[in-house]
Amino acid sequence: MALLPILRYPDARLKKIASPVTQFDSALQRLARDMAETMYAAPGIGLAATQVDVHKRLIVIDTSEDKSNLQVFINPQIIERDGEQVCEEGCLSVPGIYDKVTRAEHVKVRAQNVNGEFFERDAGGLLAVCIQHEIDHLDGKVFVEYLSPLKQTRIKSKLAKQARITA
Ligand code: K1U
Ligand code: ZN
Repeated sequence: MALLPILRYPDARLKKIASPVTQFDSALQRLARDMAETMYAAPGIGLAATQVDVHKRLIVIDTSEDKSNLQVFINPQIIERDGEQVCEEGCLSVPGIYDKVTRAEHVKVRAQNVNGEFFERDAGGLLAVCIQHEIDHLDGKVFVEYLSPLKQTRIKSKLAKQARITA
């Protein structure tokens, strides 16, 4: 297993649109395992392949308290959504920044598992938020893009300052 480096906003590679997964092979299983290990180590509750510079439609999520419920979604698609919730979001690609985003309260997702089998899952609350946040990554979108242009500029300069300090 390996820990993968996570791209930092505003890296242009976070804007790439991920391609559908077509090969359900051992390399895909290894990628899913490495992404899970990277997410748990960060620590985080989700990770999209885009964030580790792999532009395939694969996300991992575990919103449990005790890291006991790893969920892998390949080629995820939201097929139903309803309601509205406002949640404070963070992002491993935007360290130290948290802000409120409005998203659907419930979603139904259709996806494939690592063997290519299709499944559907209903999600609400934090899991629904996390699924929407991670699918946004696959579509080249980072949560700060929901914030005002002024906030986005402030976040970019804060992260640039952090990068200069740690360089
Ligand atoms: O996509 C990511 O960068 C992961 C992100 C997922 C997420 C969090 C909150 C709302 C929406 C999506 C994170 O995991 S940020 C870190 C975080 O939320 C967390 C870290 C440790 C314990 C609990 C939560
Ligand atoms: Zn994120």
